[in-house]
Amino acid sequence: MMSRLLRKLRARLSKALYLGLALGLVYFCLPKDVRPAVVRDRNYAEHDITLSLEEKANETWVEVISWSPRAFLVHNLFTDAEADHVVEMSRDHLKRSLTKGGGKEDAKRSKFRTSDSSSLEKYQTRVVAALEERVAILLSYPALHQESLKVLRYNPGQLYKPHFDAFSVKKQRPGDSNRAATVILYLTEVEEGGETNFPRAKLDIGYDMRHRDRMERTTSCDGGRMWRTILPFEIKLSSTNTVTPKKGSALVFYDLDPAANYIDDDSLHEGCPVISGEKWSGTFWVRTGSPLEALTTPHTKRRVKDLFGAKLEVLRGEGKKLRSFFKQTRY
Ligand SMILES: O=C(O)CCC(=O)C(=O)O
Repeated sequence: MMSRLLRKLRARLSKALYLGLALGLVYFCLPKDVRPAVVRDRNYAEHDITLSLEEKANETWVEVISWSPRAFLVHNLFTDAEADHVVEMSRDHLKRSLTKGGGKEDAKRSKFRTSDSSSLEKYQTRVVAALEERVAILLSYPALHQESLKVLRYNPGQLYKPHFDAFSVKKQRPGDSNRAATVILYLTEVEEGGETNFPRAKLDIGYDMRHRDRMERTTSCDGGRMWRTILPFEIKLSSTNTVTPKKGSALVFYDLDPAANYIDDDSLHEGCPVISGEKWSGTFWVRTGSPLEALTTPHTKRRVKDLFGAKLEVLRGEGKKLRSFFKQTRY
């Protein structure tokens, strides 16, 4: 009696096993784009399979570059016409880029950052205002927290060596704010070179460290796309240490840890040398505080104009003209 029951059970189990194997086989024989979407682990990159690359050509969508640092590429955030407008607004005002020397306030020319750059006024034109507001919505930081847009042009050989954008949190004084995030708008494509590289990026999926030992990484400007295998599936991560500029897309990354207590060591980044062609990009540095807070202390008050490049009434959002300007602006 007992042995008959066991035999039946075994027969059923092997049927289920064969069925499972057959379904698995059918699943893997289907072309990738018609397979049902499966969200494995916490791999947000898997969501990519909901739209094909052609379908995504004009959509705004987010590619996870890395979770350490928190870095994301927002595809199609702005149009070619908006990119060209920003380039044309800046072309005649370029000066050699500066960098802060050895922690001193005095900015100086250096071999460290060899691009030319120009700064646009906050809300300078309707397009600039729309970009500021779009970035504000994207990061959930009010536009007032952004330093004014810095536009950079790199010619062949020009670069920005590895650096951090945030400052030491310990050295912050009352009224001072730090750079919480950086948003790089790619205003042109580059013939060759000019990638943005994160030498220390870890290809973590969220904070899931289980697969850390299986991670591959590249550490130099010539690194390519990364692949990672989590048995039994091979999945393509959108992660890469080296981001290739694509006109209309924006690279967003966070310079501080999520609680804004310290600089994220992995946010180290560089602008790789342009090899051929020209690279134009625009940087928004997004601050933990707004300039209105900085106005309350004398030592930060004098820097407000430098950082935010705007008149006080603009910063305060005052004035009839400004209100009607915003009413007509589409974000
Ligand atoms: O141009 C790039 O790709 C990097 C720019 C950059 O490092 C910065 O603006 O902080």
